[in-house]
Amino acid sequence: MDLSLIGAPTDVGASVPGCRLGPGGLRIAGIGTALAALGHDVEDVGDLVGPPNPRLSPVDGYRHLPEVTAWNIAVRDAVADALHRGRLPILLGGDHSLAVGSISAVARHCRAEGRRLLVVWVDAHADINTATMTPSGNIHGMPVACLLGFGPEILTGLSGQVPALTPADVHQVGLRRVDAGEKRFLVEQGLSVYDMRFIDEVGMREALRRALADVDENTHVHLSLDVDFVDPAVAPGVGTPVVGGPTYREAQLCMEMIADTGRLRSLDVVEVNPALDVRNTTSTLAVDLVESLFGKSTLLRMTPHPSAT
Ligand code: 4U7
Ligand code: MN
Ligand code: MN
Ligand code: MN
Repeated sequence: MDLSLIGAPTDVGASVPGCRLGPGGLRIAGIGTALAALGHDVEDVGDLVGPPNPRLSPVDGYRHLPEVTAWNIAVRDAVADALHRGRLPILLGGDHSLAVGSISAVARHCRAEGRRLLVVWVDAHADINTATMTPSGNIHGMPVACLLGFGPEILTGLSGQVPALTPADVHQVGLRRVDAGEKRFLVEQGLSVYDMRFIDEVGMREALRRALADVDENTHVHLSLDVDFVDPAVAPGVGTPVVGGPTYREAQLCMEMIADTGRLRSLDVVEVNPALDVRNTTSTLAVDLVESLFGKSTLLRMTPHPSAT
């Protein structure tokens, strides 16, 4: 595959600073060379530029909306450019608010090509807050709501159509800290949620089998990987850690099953916070997970997926 690494060094969507260092941490952990070693063509477009983090209080329920918007426009345009050139964009975040720009570009691309989009949202959090529900004002807790059409017009419209996504397009995996308003909203909107309790009860394998059940040859799978999905014992370098997450192996199985569909066409790796990390553990883990997504396996594949390219 032809892969494009896109750095977005910002934490304007969070209140704990440090994930602006994420692209550097991921590059130092060897994301580019690891993917090239798996046989892919890897282009690194470098880091996007945008406004600094002004560290202000929320205004009308949103912290740093103008700055978040500027970064998201840059991300949307860079992701759209990579897709337009036939490449698979890998967004190196940065905080998770950037998924609005990234997925808006993907949604527009899929609309133009008549493809079905399936977003797999892997996270400890649901990220479906709105200005009235949010306990923090942090926009990295709102990208799913924005993509579903609930949020400031400037963000909900980034794909050229509101909403960018419908609830049936989103499957969330790994949730274990969902705010009171979000719980109601998830039910109201009818999202598919495979939370930690469900994973405990049926296992990661069955959860992913169900999440990916309707992927076909016309499906574009987008993975939005918030590294706080993984248990903080394994991934300590995150701003919003939540205990009780998947083990290293469970997270890796999740990636391997997504890889096995052969339909992964875009990826966000977000919320890596090297300032809170220990010896770049979390970036190194993220690179391991990305390797699994792009074909690393212990044994030779006896039965490659027929649609794998
Ligand atoms: B992340 C939170 F209140 N829900 O909205 C909020 F718990 O992208 C956390 O998933 C959001 O890391 C976490 O501030 C955003 C909080
Ligand atoms: Mn998130
Ligand atoms: Mn495509
Ligand atoms: Mn999260």
